Amino acid sequence: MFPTTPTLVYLLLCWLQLATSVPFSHTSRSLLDISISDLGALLGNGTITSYGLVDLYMRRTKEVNDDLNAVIELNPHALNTARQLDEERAKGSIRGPLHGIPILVKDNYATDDMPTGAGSVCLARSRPRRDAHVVSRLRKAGAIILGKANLSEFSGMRGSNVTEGWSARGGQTSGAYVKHQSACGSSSGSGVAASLGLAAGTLGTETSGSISCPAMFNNVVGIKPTVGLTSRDGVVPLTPRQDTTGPIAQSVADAAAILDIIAGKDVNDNYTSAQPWDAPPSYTSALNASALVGKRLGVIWLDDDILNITGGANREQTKVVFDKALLDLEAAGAELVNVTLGTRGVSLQEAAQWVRGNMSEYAFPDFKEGMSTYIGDLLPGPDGIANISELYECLKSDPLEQASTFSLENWELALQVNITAGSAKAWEAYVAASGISRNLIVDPIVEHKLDAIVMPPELSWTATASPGLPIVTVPIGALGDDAETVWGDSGTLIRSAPGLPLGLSFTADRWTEKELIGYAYAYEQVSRKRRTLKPQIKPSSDLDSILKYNMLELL
Ligand SMILES: *[C@@H]1O[C@H](CO)[C@@H](O)[C@H](O)[C@H]1NC(C)=O
Ligand SMILES: *[C@@H]1O[C@H](CO)[C@@H](O)[C@H](O)[C@H]1NC(C)=O
Ligand SMILES: *[C@@H]1O[C@H](CO)[C@@H](O)[C@H](O)[C@H]1NC(C)=O
Ligand SMILES: *[C@@H]1O[C@H](CO)[C@@H](O)[C@H](O)[C@H]1NC(C)=O
Ligand SMILES: *[C@@H]1O[C@H](CO)[C@@H](O)[C@H](O)[C@H]1NC(C)=O
Ligand SMILES: *[C@@H]1O[C@H](CO)[C@@H](O)[C@H](O)[C@H]1NC(C)=O
Ligand SMILES: *[C@@H]1O[C@H](CO)[C@@H](O)[C@H](O)[C@H]1NC(C)=O
Ligand SMILES: *[C@@H]1O[C@H](CO)[C@@H](O)[C@H](O)[C@H]1NC(C)=O
Ligand SMILES: *[C@@H]1O[C@H](CO)[C@@H](O)[C@H](O)[C@H]1NC(C)=O
Ligand SMILES: CC(=O)N[C@H]1CO[C@H](CO)[C@@H](O)[C@@H]1O
Repeated sequence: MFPTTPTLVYLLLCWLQLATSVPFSHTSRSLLDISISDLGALLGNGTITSYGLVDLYMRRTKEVNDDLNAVIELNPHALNTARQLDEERAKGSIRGPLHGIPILVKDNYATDDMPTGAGSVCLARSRPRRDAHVVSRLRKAGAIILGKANLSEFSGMRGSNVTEGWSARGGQTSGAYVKHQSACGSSSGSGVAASLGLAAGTLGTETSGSISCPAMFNNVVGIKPTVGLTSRDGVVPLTPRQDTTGPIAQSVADAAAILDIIAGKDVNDNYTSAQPWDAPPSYTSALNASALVGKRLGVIWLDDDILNITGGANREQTKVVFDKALLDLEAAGAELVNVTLGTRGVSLQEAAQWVRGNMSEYAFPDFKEGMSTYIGDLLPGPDGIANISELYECLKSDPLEQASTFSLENWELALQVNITAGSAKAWEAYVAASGISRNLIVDPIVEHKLDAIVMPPELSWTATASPGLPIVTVPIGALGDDAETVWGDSGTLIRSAPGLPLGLSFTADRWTEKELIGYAYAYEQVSRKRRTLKPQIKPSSDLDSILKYNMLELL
């Protein structure tokens, strides 16, 4: 329809304003750091359209994906959906803060309009019956599912020599800050895509580190929700005792805006019935720059790299950056207390070994049963996967799955287990692992009357995994020039090097996301580290291209 005269005058004025001055006086012009709420404002006053935004994110993805393999697949329906949401907006109907906002989801989230493979070409041959619950929540809230992000195949549940961020469906993901950089895993593509503005935000999943680690390696914010805060229905499972779905985004505010939509109960995931409320609190309402004032934070730093993320390298160089983050926490008003993990008299090495040992007792039967149930729920089809044995046979024999290069021993272990997920043995192992890990975090909180604990992300994900505790991870800067370059076991990806991003994790007991988000936000406002790191690979198409496009199209 041709615009009416007053609209034309208004548009002309806008165009003049755009052409002659700074169009967004207080808003970033770049998708590398614009917030979801500022995108909402630009959509709201017609400076951009969702259609233009989807098209732009797709162009950006195509510019960098050959190098980084962050995205497995772009949604062929996304432009149409954007047009519909633009029309809704034009009629004055706005569903909420995510109306018309493009979001990328990890390939283990079922989508009814795109294949879902958890990175596997075999699994992707079957279609899910419906969207994962949290994906349908996003769509209802007006978000556009832009596509599928790459990941470690089956979220790492494949074999010990499979490199992190590799999947048969998406290839090898890498990070953008250091050449040959690991993007960590398993939500590798979500981390890279969030960092480079290939979508306004992303969803990852975490079983043990899979949101927190890629958040750190890619200089972005990750929220690992308490297990049970967000539904896992329709998500390719690993173990329901630990799996959780959550956002990875450029800022705490963006991640909180996504969490607001996806958190809540779901009749198809009964872990969500453990939530201590009828409806979760508003997480965006926790974004208060004074949230750290007067709060007591426990600080955990280990001088040895017990988890050997970097083979013991660059501890001193990491500590310099970590200590600077502690100063910023104090500047934001926090009181810091040095604490140790609550190991109750055993060595941390031993505690970590017990957790790992017990975890493997229940994780394999959980995976076998969870995967069988997931497959049983898929739509039947001529090329579809009928059961877990058939999927395993396909993984072994399909050349695209590269079984001769990347082992399948986790699958083999899972298929050989003789105990059921519901057996007393699995339960005892879970009680042991979650008891030991919970003490690590909750003992010092109780003993020192803390509001939360901060620590390097690699420590947080192990300690919180089995008891299902939440983590919020934020960027704190990068390793300095004096750091050593350390390659991972495969010899193909760098795990530590000058310029590699580092992070800080906030954690506490279950259901404390609101508080943790407040603390992380207050820290972020003081430190503002994300913008100080420059990716070596980044797209060049940016918002200015869709401003012109919109104006030319309309005038
Ligand atoms: C549209 O919103 C943005 C962000 O709030 C603002 O910077 C810009 O000036 C607005 N443009 C118009 C034409 O109102
Ligand atoms: C929770 O749901 C699962 C699968 O839907 C079911 O097997 C299990 O019995 C349920 N547990 C409870 C306590 O309802
Ligand atoms: C922000 O936090 C401060 C300090 O805790 C508190 O006094 C203030 O009321 C909070 N502001 C809002 C809007 O909640
Ligand atoms: C970590 O790796 C380094 C180098 O390979 C090794 O010397 C050290 O013993 C390892 N530490 C632990 C706790 O495994
Ligand atoms: C906490 O430990 C660090 C060493 O890691 C030390 O430099 C600092 O002084 C300690 N702070 C307090 C308050 O004891
Ligand atoms: C499980 O944890 C217990 C301690 O609660 C420990 O004695 C046992 O060795 C652990 N099991 C494995 C397989 O590591
Ligand atoms: C799995 O499906 C295949 C193909 O339909 C069938 O031949 C096989 O018997 C099934 N195996 C099990 C364990 O159900
Ligand atoms: C991984 O393990 C498999 C099976 O043991 C082996 O064939 C393959 O060569 C290994 N790949 C790499 C990259 O080490
Ligand atoms: C399960 O039982 C079979 C047959 O008794 C045995 O061969 C296999 O090693 C057992 N698997 C495990 C993981 O114990
Ligand atoms: C959207 C996209 O670029 N997908 C690519 C992901 O990686 C695989 C393997 O490298 C390519 O085949 C896809 O085209």
